[in-house]
Amino acid sequence: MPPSSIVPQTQTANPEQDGAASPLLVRACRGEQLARPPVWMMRQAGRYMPEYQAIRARADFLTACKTPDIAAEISLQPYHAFGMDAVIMFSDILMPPEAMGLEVVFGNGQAGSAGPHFTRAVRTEEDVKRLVIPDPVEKTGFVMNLLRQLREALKDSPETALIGFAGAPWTLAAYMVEGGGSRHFRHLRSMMWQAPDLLHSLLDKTAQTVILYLNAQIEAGAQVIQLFDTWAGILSEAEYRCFVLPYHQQILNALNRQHTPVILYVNHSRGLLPLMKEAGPDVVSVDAATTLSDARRILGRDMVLQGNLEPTALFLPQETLGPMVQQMLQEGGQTGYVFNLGHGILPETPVDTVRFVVDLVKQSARA
Ligand code: 1CP
Repeated sequence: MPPSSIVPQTQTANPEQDGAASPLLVRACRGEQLARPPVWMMRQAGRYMPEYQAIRARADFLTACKTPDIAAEISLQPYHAFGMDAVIMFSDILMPPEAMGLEVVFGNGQAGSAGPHFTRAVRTEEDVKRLVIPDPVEKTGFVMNLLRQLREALKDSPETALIGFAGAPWTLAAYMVEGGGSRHFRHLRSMMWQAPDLLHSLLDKTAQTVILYLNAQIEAGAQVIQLFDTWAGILSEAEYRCFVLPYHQQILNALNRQHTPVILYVNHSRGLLPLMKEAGPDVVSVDAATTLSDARRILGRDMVLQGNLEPTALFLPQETLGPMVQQMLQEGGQTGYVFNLGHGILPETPVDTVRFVVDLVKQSARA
């Protein structure tokens, strides 16, 4: 294949018309007829890239997130290296909880270091009361500055979408109540069973924070929003309906979505797909445990899908991986589909395989 397939494509039909043509990802999210699906990968900026490691050798994670010049450079790395159709801002879902008043600590990123955690967990009524609903510009202005800087950097690439994001209340509450990452979510489940009203007040405060935060991102130039509810998949349908769905609805109803589609992601979402649809997102992001055909059957032809290559498949040799990608392209189709992983890319992923997959998706364009 010509190396041009990894050069970011900047051509657009009529950039002058109503400002600029909509990015491919935005058009896919709206279900418009396309020659091929757009491609990007969750956690596409990160440790598997030597360029990222080079920056992280001189800046810790929080400094990188809070310094727009550094965060912009990292955000653009996968776009420059692989020609992704979208740039997702480099940040983390734990920024809003920090702005709500918690102290967050990120390890140094080396193997064996503790993952992100809070110096104090949120467990009592007092803890929840102490949290504030922050003004997103005042407390997380670095995120808005980053988005503005990225739009400026992408102004000659109107086909490329800029993605903003937030963690959803359940997943943020999981980190806040547990005090960090968790396998069993013992404290969170215990609060759900023993003090549901307290958990609801935490979820509601978090939802209000997320709404202000995402609307500020849209105003600062985010063209697509992804709402990550990674840990909502640990719940039963009844629990999800009580502790997750109302907050998705609250957020989706309050966002300025006229020009900005919203993608909803839940990990382990298999039995929960209809409830994800019920929240009313523009796109449902599917994990690797459900085939795209099954997801289409469950959600209907009209729902735009994103996903869902298993991240560990990126460690396969190309002759095994290629047919898997082709199968996904066939099931996803050219229209109403966004090519992505089923979850975030893993730190040891070979960069050549990422390039191989992106090229395959781009080559699938109908002549
Ligand atoms: O996608 C991108 O390239 C943008 C950057 C991004 C996003 C969207 C990062 C950078 N984090 C996230 C979201 C995020 N963060 C999620 C939701 C998506 C998912 O499920 O993958 C979650 C659950 C987190 C929490 C988090 N932050 C973890 C997981 C901890 C755990 O075990 O529960 C970790 C390791 C982080 C730190 C982090 N965030 C991002 C990066 C590149 C890193 C690693 C930092 C480093 O080591 O350099």
